[in-house]
Amino acid sequence: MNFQKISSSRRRFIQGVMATGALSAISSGPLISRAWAAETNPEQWVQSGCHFGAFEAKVVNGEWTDTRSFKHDKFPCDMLKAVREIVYNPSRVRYPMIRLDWLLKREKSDRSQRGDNRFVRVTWDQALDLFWQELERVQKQYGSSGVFTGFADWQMVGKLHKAGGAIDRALSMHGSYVTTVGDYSAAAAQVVLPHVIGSLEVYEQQTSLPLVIENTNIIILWGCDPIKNLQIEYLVPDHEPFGYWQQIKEKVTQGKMRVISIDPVRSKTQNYLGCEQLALNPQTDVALMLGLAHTLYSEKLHDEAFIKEYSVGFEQFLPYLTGETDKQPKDANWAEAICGISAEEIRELARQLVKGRTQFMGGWCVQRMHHGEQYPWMLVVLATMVGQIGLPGGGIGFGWHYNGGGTITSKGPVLSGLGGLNNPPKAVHAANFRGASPHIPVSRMVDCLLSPGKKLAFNGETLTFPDIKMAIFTAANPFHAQQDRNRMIEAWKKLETIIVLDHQWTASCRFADIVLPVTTRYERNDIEQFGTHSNKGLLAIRQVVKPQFEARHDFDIFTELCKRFNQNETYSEKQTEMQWIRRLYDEGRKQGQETGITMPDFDTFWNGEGYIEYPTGTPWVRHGEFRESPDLNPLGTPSGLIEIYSKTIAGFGYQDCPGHPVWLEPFERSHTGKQAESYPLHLQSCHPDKRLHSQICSSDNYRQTYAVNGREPLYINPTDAKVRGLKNGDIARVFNARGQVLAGVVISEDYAPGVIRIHEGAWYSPQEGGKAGTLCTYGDPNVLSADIGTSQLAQGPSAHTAIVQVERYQGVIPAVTGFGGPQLVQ
Ligand code: PGD
Ligand code: PGD
Ligand code: 6MO
Repeated sequence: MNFQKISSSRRRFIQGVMATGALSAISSGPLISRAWAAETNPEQWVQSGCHFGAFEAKVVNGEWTDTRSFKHDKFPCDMLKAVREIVYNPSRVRYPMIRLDWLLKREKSDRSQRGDNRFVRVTWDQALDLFWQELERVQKQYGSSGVFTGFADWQMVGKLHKAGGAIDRALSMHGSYVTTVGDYSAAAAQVVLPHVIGSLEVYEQQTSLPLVIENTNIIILWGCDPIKNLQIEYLVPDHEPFGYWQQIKEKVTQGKMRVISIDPVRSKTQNYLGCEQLALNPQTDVALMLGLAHTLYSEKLHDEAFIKEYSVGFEQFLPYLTGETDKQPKDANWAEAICGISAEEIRELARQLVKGRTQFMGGWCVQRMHHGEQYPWMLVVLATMVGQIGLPGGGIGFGWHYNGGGTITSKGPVLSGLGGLNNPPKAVHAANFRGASPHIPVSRMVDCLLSPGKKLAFNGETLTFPDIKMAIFTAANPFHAQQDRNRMIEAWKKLETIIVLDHQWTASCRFADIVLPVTTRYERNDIEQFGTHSNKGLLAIRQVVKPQFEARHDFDIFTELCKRFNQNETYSEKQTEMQWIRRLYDEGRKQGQETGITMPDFDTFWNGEGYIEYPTGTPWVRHGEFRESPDLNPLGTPSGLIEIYSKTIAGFGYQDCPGHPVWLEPFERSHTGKQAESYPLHLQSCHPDKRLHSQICSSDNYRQTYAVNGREPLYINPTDAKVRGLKNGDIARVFNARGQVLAGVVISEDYAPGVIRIHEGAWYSPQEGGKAGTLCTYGDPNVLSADIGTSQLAQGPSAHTAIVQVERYQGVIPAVTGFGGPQLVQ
């Protein structure tokens, strides 16, 4: 994922893939057909790839009929069973469509009709003319601050066909526009960690897993579920980490390594490893960490020499830890009352941390909460006190569950992709933000729409919200990603025009005015890395089937848009798809030659196996260079050292994020014994095991493999289910003051009492489309989450600060409304 503009992710799964029909023809016979072009051969296997892995598609007379895994992927992922359906499903966007009332009245349309899903089919020319006319109108009438482009984070893989690259390249020749900073994934960590440890950390490569296997005594999985989350990657996963995790499992089974999962839920990783768990109360991690830190300090177990040489600010933090400043020592007894782990267990864990080599692996969910900045900061402080940062198999990392973290990075070249133009022409409209900010923190979008002109504190800056009139979303589904759906529905009414480019008819399409049908990954040719962090090799990604219906590539859509202001040739550089791919390959090949990596010429690569494996790199230790020589390899912090206390952050004067990590109560929390009457349950909306966010939710057959009574599963502890009279398979109503959803009950001992889960990405399916407060018939958890920034520092999303109540649904059960495309109006 692209953190642009501030500085610019077992047994059972293998069996699962092997077991069922969709991926039946596992690796036998010649895997890659030489004659790959879909139209030349009545029956063939075509190599492709996606966020779920590389695979081969069986194509018979131009139709994709079967899927099998890639021979170089030893741990193929179950979700590959869903990819064929992405091309063929009733929710596919087929034609350019315009919302009925918008077609009649344009910017003066009745915006309260948005979401009623009534659309008119138009031609591409009509749709693009209207897109272009709207851009012109808004730029002229409102300037650059009137146009907003969403976050193309989870565009399909491919160096050329990048939805984000395509839109930026085109629109920047037309004018300037409001963009976003940070992302939904790790916004709080991304802002605080550069102040504390000098880099984003979240998207960085981790210490090589072979070094962990060799050296580590205890792995602390802090809210981290690699076995679930490593199934997908930002580029094409090679799934290599699963081999290493298998070795970790063996060591755990043999008693040669301990893995402790600190998590209110028995995660997939915990179940896979059979490891230990500390089931703390949700949202109380910082209190637990402080209790651990206090024990280390009071029992003189902390590494004083490391703290002194490699960090600054321990002395400012200490009075808070000991309670000198607020008369409250943050000792294990204090922590127990908040986090629910006994003081004795806290003390014992602290002692264990310094007994041998300890590797902290931090996940991101805990920072997607109110005051989410405190968790990564305090985890760095704890690891600093343990003193093993920069040692093989010790210290801290926040990317073990993401993009193949901990694989060994190869020596291969990293290919570029479609980006901005080298010498862009003067834009049609000069930048004019009218005193407002050109960017907003991504999850503050609804605040911005509701309060244009309002000032917002953000990481030491004061932003002024622009007055946005037109929003363009490509490769993004804000009606999944954004919190507090009902508030959002009101905010959307502020927009005069909304354009969405997608291949699935998501709720974001339903709430748009112009919807443009985009090709899927499987209808394009491209090249992509095999392995994101590992960059193990290079993969030819071949067109499996021809573009369906009237879908067009993002690239071609924007070429056509540019034609309307005579910049299409500049945009496309007069290069066809295959010429572009060849060019990107050749650039990589040249890069390889300079570093001694030999790659075949493009034709040999493309017409041959379509796969190159690079020479492997050497095992590496995160923060190793810093530990070796902090003077020569300082961190990117102002002091060059770990900042336990940050003068910079202290200088911002934020009450909700002071100069060192502190325990702060979130705006709402379960397990406090107080508010419990109305909404006693903590709602987790973690990342799904069977989807990538909202992607593949519309693969109807695959969805039925996990849906319960046609609804998104709601996981709940047996005790919580019993008191509510809930049985497996029941349909429950989950609600709070913000909204209400239906979900299908799954009773599971994996969930601690008081903790429930509905996975993010469940398609928003309103009973009455467009009406705020209406029941979601499928189970979108963002109907229930709150839209409140983490703090003034990062203004990240607080999706996991949410409490709810659950009851058996009593009424007539409504049909699920969210799938199946638009209602066509003639
Ligand atoms: P996706 O479902 O991946 O989610 O939010 P995001 O909006 O990125 O949406 C991508 C959309 O792009 C899909 O509709 C897909 O069909 C479309 N698409 C894919 N490829 C292409 C392409 O090549 N071209 C075009 N034009 N379209 C394409 C993700 C965001 O959700 C993230 S990253 C996180 S971490 C957040 N997590 C949570 C959470 O933990 N809990 C809650 N409650 N909410 C969250 N929201 C956030
Ligand atoms: P989650 O699975 O949401 O993943 O990575 P992230 O680390 O955010 O949460 C991880 C763990 O945090 C869960 O086991 C959960 O129980 C635990 N947790 C929740 N609340 C608490 C708490 O209060 N304290 C503690 N200690 N633990 C808690 C997300 C990452 O995953 C991102 S951002 C993206 S974009 C990718 N998305 C997907 C995806 O959609 N689907 C899959 N299969 N894999 C992904 N990988 C990536
Ligand atoms: Mo994310």
